[in-house]
Amino acid sequence: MKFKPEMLDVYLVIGTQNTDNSAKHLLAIVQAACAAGVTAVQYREKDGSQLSDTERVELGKLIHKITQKYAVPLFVDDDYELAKTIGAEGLHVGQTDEKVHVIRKQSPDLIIGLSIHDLAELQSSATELELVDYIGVGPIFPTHSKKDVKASIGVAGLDKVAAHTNLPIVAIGGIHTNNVAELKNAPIDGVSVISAITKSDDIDQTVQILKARGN
Ligand code: TZP
Ligand code: MG
Repeated sequence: MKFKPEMLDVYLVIGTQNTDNSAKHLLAIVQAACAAGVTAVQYREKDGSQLSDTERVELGKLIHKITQKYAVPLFVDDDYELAKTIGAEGLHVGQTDEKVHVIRKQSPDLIIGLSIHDLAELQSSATELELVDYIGVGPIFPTHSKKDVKASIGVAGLDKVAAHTNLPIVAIGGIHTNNVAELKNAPIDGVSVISAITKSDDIDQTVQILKARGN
C-alpha cells in the first residue's frame, strides 16, 4: 500500500495493555473504529503487555484481517519481524528502535513512521527523516497511556516542529474529544490516539469529533 498523508487523519494506536489484556475486547474496538472511519491502526504491544511472541503474531493477523476489510493500513510499533510476519503495511519506530536505514534497505515498500518528541529531536534525526514517510510528534498534551513518557510539548511545541519539516505529521499524546479543537489550525495531517478511542462509550461519535478537529 502506498503511503498517503490522508492515512494519518484519525490514527488509532492499540495493544492489549490498553484493553485490560483482552484480545477479544481489542478486536471489538478495532472493528468498531474501522467501521467508524479511522484511517490507520497501529498495533502496539508494550508498557506491561502480557502477550507472548506467538500470541502477538496470532492477534496481529486477526487485527490485519479487520483492517484489510476496510482498506485501512496497519502499522506495527517497534517490531519489524512482527510487521513482516503479519504482512502489515507499515512500521512505526521510536528513537531507540531499529534503525530506519536498515529497515528501509530490507523493505523498500514498507511505510515507515518515526516518533519525534520536539524540535531538538527533529534536528538530530536528519538522516532518518530522509527515509521515513511521516512523523508522529508528541506528546502534545499530558498522557497516562505511555510509560516513561516525555514532557508534553503543547500546541506551540508542535508548531515549532512543523515549521522545520515538510514531512506529514500526526500529533499524539493526550488528544481527546474535549481538546482536539485546540489543534484546529495546527499544521498536521491527523491525530493519533489510544485512550480517546479505547475508553470511548461511543466510538463512532468519538471518531467523528476527532476527524472534525473543531471544524
Ligand atoms: N506516544 C507518545 S504519547 C503516547 C504514545 C504512544 C500515548 C498516547 O495515548 P493517549 O491515550 O492518546 O494519550
Ligand atoms: Mg518505540
